[in-house]
Parts: sequence; structure tokens; C-alpha cells
Amino acid sequence: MNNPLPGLPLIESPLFPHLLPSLGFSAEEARIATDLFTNGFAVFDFPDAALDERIARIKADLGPRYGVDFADPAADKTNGERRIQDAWASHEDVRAIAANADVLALLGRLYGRAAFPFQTLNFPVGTQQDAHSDSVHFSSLPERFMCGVWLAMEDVGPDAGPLFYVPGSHRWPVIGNALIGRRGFGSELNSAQDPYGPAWAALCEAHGAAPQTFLARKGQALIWCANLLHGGSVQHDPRLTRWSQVTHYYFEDCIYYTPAFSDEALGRLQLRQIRAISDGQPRPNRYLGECIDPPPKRPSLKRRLRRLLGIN
Ligand SMILES: O=C(O)CCC(=O)C(=O)O
Ligand SMILES: [Fe+2]
Repeated sequence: MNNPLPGLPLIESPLFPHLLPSLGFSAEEARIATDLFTNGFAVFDFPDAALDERIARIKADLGPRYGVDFADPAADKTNGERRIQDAWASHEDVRAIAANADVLALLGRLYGRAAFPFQTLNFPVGTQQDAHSDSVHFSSLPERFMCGVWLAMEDVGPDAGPLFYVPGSHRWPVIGNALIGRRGFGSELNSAQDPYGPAWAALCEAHGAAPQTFLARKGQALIWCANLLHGGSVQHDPRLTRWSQVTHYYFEDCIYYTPAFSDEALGRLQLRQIRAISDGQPRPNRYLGECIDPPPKRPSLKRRLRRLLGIN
């Protein structure tokens, strides 16, 4: 395959339709790739024979940490803590789902660079979040080398606050500080999404875009592209649960940073220090093979002398 645009994920490249025949994809890979290219999301069955047991253990072990009585059918399940971030660090099943080798291989083929998971979120209910793109939190240079994989850990009905997405919105401009006329570097925000909400809403209105909900079956997963608008629908029945795991993935040989707190044109990037969940190794920020992280700070001469002399 000769790809003149390696700085774009294959499935986001305008050349994708021309490249597809030379990629050696299976019929299922080609379907997923074409869905991502066209709609910005793709649904697939999560490839893990032990998934049901993993899900049962995750619910049993994480459940008590949400502060909700899941055993009581009448209890409001939306009351407590609604998410646990990075449970992978202490829970093998969360880690195994995030690091699933078949999913990593699939993402690598779809994007044209090796994928690695870097963050997990475990939810017992929906988020009821407005439409947003994850790219204001996590982005890459070159851009779009990030995706989310959302896994249904139970069947999701319309009253449980299903995930929603705006098909095709991944092709709209990537909304960042430059586009909304805001300085980001050194700023503080309650939510990194706040400043961009009006722009996303305006784009949806201008396109007459209709969100679609994902009424998922347990064990189905959905990949969303970095710039796809998505969120959580209103939960009509607070007694319901909506167990899910979201894993966020980056790809090799990129700069990883937070656009909400960056001014790219000024070279002021809020860099992320990323560690891959799959192998526990750091992924330095790289641009075309070159590490751009500042060298680690050396301790002062005084401190080094004291250490040498064994004085603490
Ligand atoms: O599950 C949801 O309701 C949305 C989750 C989400 O937006 C995310 O994890 O990035
Ligand atoms: Fe999100």
C-alpha cells in the first residue's frame, strides 16, 4: 500500500475508498472501516470468550464503590458516584477488556498505526452528558489518532439513558480554542467541554443533525472517532442501571496533549505523560520519531551533593 497521507488515520483519510482494496481487510474489517469512514462510529461484537464472567466480576467488585444500592430495584441508581476512572490499575478484568489483543490489532489496522489503551472509565449508569467530542480532552498531533471504545455490559433500553452520537459529525471541523477565539494555555475550567458547547450545538443545528441512540445488546461495542459528537441521553427511569466501560486509545508516534488547555499556534501544548495500559510502558510524546518531551529536571547541585554524602 502506498499511502501519501500517513498523518491521517486510514479510516479518516479522504483517500480511504481508494486505499481500501489494497489494505487486505477481511469482510468484517472492511465493514467496520467503512462505517467509521462514513459515519464516524462502528458497532462490533466484543471479541472475548470470557466476557460474561469478566462483566459479572466487574459489577460485583466495583459496585460497592458507587454508593448505590443495586440490589434494590426501586433505588435511584443515578444518585451516587457515576464513574470510576482507571479501575484497570487495580482490576484485572477492566485491564483485560482495555488491552484486548484483537481490539488492539483491529484498531491498528483501521488507523495505520499501532494502538494502545491509556484510560478506562466504568459507569453503572449513563452520563446524561451533552453532545461533545472527546478531542478537547485528548488529542494528538497529527490529530485524530485517538478513539473511544464503548462496551455495553448489559442490554440498554431507551429509558436507561443510552449513548447517543451524531452520525457524520466526525467530518466537521475539530473544534478547539483557535476556532472559538479562546486562549487555553494556563486557563482553568470546571469542565474542559464547557467553552465548546455553543459551537457544537450551532454545528448540529446548522447541519439539521439528528442524534441516534445506541440501544446496545450486552457484549456489543462501539468505536467512536476522535471528533465524533456523542453523549449520554437523559435517563427517563432512574431505577435502571446502564453498566458500560469506555476505553480510550491513542496510537504510536504522536504528541498526546489536552487541547482545552493549549494554544497550538503558539507552541503552548498541555502535554500528557501517557502510559499504555497494555504493557505498562510510558509512551513519550513523539513527532515523526523524535521525542519532544522536555528532559527530566535534574536535582539541584546541593541536593545531589547531599545525596552523595548520604545526608537527607
Ligand atoms: O457513556 C456515555 O454516556 C458517554 C461517555 C463519554 O462520553 C466518554 O466516556 O467519553
Ligand atoms: Fe465522551
